[in-house]
Parts: sequence; C-alpha cells; structure tokens
Amino acid sequence: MKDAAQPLDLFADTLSHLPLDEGAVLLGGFAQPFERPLLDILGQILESAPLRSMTTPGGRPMSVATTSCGSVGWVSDQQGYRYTLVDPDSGHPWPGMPPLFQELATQAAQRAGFPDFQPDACLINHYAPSARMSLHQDRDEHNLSHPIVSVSLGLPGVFLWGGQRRCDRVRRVPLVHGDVVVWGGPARLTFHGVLPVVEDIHPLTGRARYNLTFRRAR
Ligand code: MD6
Ligand code: FE
Repeated sequence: MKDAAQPLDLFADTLSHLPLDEGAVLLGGFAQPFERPLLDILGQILESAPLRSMTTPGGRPMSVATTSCGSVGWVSDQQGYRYTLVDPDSGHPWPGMPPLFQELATQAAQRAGFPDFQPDACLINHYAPSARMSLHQDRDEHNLSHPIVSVSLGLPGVFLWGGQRRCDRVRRVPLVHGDVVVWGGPARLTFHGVLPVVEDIHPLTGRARYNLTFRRAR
C-alpha cells in the first residue's frame, strides 16, 4: 500500500505547485486542510476588529472591507497607506496573530523557498460579489526581503498577476478556496490585483471571498 500511495503523492505535489515567476508560486489547495479552524478563528477576529471600508489616499472608497490581526495592522485613509499598532476604529491593539495563521504562513513560505518567514501582520479582506482590487504593488513594508503570503477562502476569484512595471502584461490566475500564493525575492514588487468577484454562494462563507495576506511589516 505504501508503494501505491507514492506516485499519487508525487502527482498531487506537482499539481499543487504552479510557478508564476521566479520567486512567485501558487500552492493550490495548501490551506484547504485547515479550512474549518481558519474560518472559525477568522470569525473570532472579526468580532473584535470588525471589517470596515477604507478609502484610498486619493479619497476613493475601496470595494473590499478590511481589517487586520497581528502586532501591526494595515490602514488606508487620506493620510496614506501605513501600518498601525492600534486599530483606529476601536483604539485598541489589533487582535493578536493566531498561532494557526502564523504556522500556515510560515509553512507556505517555506514551501515556496522562503525559510523562516515570521509574519507580524495579517491583512484580512472581505470581497462581496463585484468587489475588486485594482493593480498595485505591496510596498508599505519596511524590509522588502520578506515575502507576501496570500490565502484565499470562500468564493473563487481571479488574481491579476502583472510584472515589475504597471504597463507590463497581466496574467489572469484563477484562485479557489484554499489556494495560497507566495511572492518574494525578485517577484516581491510585482503588480497584482483581483478582478471583481462573481456572484455566487460558497458552502462555508456564503456570498463572500476572504483573502488573508501575511506580511512582515516591520
Ligand atoms: C487580495 N490584497 O485581497 C489581495 N495589497 O486578494 C492585496 O493585494 C493587498 O489588500 C496591499 C494592500 C492591501 C491589499
Ligand atoms: Fe497587494
């Protein structure tokens, strides 16, 4: 039986590891085994730091609803994009990083070739149908040698994967529940975004796509 299982494991491994660029990979279904505890913990975080709409520094409302956990959280308003120690809505520190979140991010980064990734921030985005994220780079973090780990839960989405310049060709990468994308090294400043989420109902999250983005901000 052991012999019979081996080719299957190899096959699954190959299928679930899709390189996007040097330093960037889609780990298909990597988070799926933890879907229930992840969503349970997510529910608890949303009780202490509820999702809220943020505005871009230009003053435009973002279509996603956002919150954070970790020792710092990501905030956007007319003063700009930044990380804060305190949730400006509550005046309290952001909820701590749950050990399962931390473990998942570290393991995914390791699988993608980034050993010892220790995130201090998890940005949580909620996409209702039609919510989207326009093309951007993640450059609010202090030390860009750390990768970004992005976990998709709930409704599917289409990830936009561009290049190092805004005008570079953009690929469309379908992301489903449990997929994890890791980008770092030469891919760390790749332009990326999310197409509008299509109306549907997911058995675990309903009319919602959640994205957890783990960073080392400081
Ligand atoms: C996503 N989010 O929500 C991807 N980047 O699927 C991001 O890429 C992102 O939400 C920088 C700042 C906020 C974000
Ligand atoms: Fe981003």
